[in-house]
Amino acid sequence: MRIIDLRGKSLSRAELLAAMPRAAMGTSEATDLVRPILDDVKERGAAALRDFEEKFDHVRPEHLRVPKEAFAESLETLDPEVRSAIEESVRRARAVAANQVPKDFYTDLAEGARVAERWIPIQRVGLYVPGGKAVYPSSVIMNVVPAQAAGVESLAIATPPARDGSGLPNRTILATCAILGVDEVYAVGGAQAVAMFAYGAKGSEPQDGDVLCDPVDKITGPGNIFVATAKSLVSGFVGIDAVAGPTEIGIIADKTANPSLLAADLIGQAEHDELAGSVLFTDSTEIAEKVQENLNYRVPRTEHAERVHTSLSGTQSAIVLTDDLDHSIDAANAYAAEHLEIQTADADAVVKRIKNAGAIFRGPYSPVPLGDYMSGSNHVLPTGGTARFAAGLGVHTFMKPVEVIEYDEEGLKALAARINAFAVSEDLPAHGECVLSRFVKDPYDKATL
Ligand code: HSO
Ligand code: ZN
Repeated sequence: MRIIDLRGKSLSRAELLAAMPRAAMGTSEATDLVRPILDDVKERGAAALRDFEEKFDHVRPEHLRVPKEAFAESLETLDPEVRSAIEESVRRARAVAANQVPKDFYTDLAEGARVAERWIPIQRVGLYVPGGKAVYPSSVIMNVVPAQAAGVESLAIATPPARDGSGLPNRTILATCAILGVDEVYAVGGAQAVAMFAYGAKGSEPQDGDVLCDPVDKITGPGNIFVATAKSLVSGFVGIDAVAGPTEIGIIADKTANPSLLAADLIGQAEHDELAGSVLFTDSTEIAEKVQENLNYRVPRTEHAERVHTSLSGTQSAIVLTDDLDHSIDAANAYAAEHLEIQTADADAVVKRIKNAGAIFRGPYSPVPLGDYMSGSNHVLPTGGTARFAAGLGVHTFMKPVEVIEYDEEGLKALAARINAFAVSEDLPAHGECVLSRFVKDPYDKATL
């Protein structure tokens, strides 16, 4: 891994941000390819979806909506150990999500003057689940569980058909849907799936019915560049979660950390993608050297050695050398990691000082893969430094707060003159007249005011 040596340098905020290791991202050419796909699905519905599935996923699914029997079959053939893992993951995620549901509240400002806040679930959500080399049933759990806890009425999943010619999606994904109680699943991938969710799709074959898929209000879930581009293009028309970039891990370690575990954890996220970022922040040159030694031992021995090697030697990965722990914390806050591990003597003190991270993993027994699969926390987290302003997926993602204004006669009367004055000052006198009309016969007759 390359070294970024920040020792003895006092950098401005802009310089510190620029010094952080990160890969450049580009999405521009994809837009030209994706736009016609969106238009065609909008126009021709299921007929276009079948054509695109044939073109991009090399299979023309007879049933674009996965038939009910396929869920039960997938569950029956699921490896019992994997089933137990999925079930435990669901149990823990549900326990956390139940606690996450925001509470309604109100504020009384005066007699007869109340503003209430109601959290209302989004009605219909579409969840995209990638296929190809990254099939993650764990991500199905991370999206579905908070949506269900939020009280989303209607939830659909789209995921490409597997490459086995069956026209059905990956069986572990279908089994996970069965465990979660989701049965509206479409064997549709890519930008066409995003279009189907955004615009809905009319049927083209008798088995589709008149309407294959109803439009959704919000689309969540990760995907490749075409899915990400399609999501950005339809956003505004429907809601989307963040457009996710490659995964990343930051670790703050002092001299007390275990270099072998640090190396394991840096490799862990590097395994996802050649573009994944692994960044170690440390003030100990000894730790930095030992981590490099451990990487030299571990990387060639791990299953996806080549991918890990590419990721760790890329510009998006580095060991950042700092003056002291405070300096490591400042640098990690500038980096704003999707996942941030704290491996220091007093981890709690460091946790308190983190301002930017998608999720914080405290101490040697809270490694990132615990959160990826089973801690109960969510693994859909802000990437690419967006943790400076964005949060990970949670129950809140699937709800919206709506204020309810509850004033009575007395409450409004006390403000009438001042609202009128404000309205007149903005040259919107009819606004003021709405209020005055409730208390005077003729708001245009200045004499009666
Ligand atoms: N670390 C990934 C999520 C994941 N890991 C799924 C394994 N499966 C992004 O947070
Ligand atoms: Zn992971």
